[in-house]
Amino acid sequence: MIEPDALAARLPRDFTIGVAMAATQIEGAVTEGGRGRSTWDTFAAQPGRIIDGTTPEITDDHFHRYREDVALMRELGVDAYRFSIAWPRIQPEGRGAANSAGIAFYDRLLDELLEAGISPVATLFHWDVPEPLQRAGGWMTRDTASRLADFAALAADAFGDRIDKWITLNEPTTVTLNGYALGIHAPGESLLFDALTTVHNQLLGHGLSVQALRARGVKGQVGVTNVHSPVVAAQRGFMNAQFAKVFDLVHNRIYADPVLLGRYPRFPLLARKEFRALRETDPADMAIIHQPLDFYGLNYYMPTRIAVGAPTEASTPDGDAEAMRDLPFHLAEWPEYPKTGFGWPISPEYLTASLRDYAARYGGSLPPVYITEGGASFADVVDSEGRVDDASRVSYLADHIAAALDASDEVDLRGYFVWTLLDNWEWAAGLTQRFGLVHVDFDSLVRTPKSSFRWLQRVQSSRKR
Ligand code: IFM
Repeated sequence: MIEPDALAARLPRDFTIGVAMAATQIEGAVTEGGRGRSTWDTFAAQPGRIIDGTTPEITDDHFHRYREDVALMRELGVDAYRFSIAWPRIQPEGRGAANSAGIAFYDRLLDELLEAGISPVATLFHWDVPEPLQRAGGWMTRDTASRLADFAALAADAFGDRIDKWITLNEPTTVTLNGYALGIHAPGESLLFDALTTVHNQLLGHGLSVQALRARGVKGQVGVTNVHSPVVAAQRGFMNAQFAKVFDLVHNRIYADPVLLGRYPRFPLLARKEFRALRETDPADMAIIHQPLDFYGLNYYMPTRIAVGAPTEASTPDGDAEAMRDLPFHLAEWPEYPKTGFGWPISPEYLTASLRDYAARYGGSLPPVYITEGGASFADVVDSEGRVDDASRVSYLADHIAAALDASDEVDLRGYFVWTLLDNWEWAAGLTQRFGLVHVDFDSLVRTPKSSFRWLQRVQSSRKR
């Protein structure tokens, strides 16, 4: 195990250590202050969609307890807090003027953060499409990109003087794959490759939002976040390599290449038909998508191993997806690695490899990088003395932060945000996966810092600044 002071000694003086959370997963109060419904409220209300039947209605009740939560961040000693601004709180109908009660909530949160000396990092789109926009087609519709840019402009006007970093989109990959291709996240569509239309529309939303933020003169830096999963073929052979390549394109390249290089990658002959939605886009859109960025956000959780053949089980890292059965390849196991509570392989070396891969592929086109999420779920319990000993999370975080630093000879790495501060509502997994540095009792909503919280606190207090 890496001791806190040993890790602290490796952190550059201005390296950002932060925590990340997202509105739907923590805020609750879904009908308060004029908040509109989001696609996730609707999805969670459908029987069988969420593993434990829970909804975003209460989660951590952060909307009312944000002061207590910022106090925890202050005690932890983090440099920054990455949160998301709930789109349906600001625009209940997904269009039109800003809802003043929604703005007021984030004003209060920002005041609290600045008072605590914590740098605010805001994500605009962390999956909560306002329900009226979802009914009009959501990300299958080009108009949603313009609607996101309008939301960005409202947020810029309201908070542009206080937010240090803006992230336009969080994990467009997950929205496309889980939400539109496999049907395991909202809005629950199982379109397989036809879902790729949502890639272009999200990227357009990113580009238009960057333009909107800059046109409004925000003081903060502007970037985007995707989740990167390095992809390897399970076995040798042409078809294994081809399917691994297709998955790498679908998961990683079709987002990063347009944003960083201004073009979609070359699509293999084998899957040219499947990628048609991206081959036939208007070249003028690429100029909008390819905006200069101040930083690039990379979320890293695990690598992916691809094998030829339809899956015998329809399981994905985020749940079972029947639509997977129609594919000619499947996600193979990683028996050699320990697993998180979600069953995800724990392999920090692939984080180093991902960063080196970014350096090699994007070279001078890659701006400074932040790991905008990294963390693990485990079945944490409060013991009879009121303690939560999550030694596995301590090792996970220590090893992954160290692994990220290992690549800093090749990548201008500026920070690492732990996912996440509080145990929270993990989308289709409901309240069953605990990722927090702080345990939350979902009945009483009592927060109990785990041993990982104390460990990170020691890392931060041992740093030379
Ligand atoms: O909880 C999510 C988060 O919303 C996006 N990135 C992955 C996390 C863990 O699944």
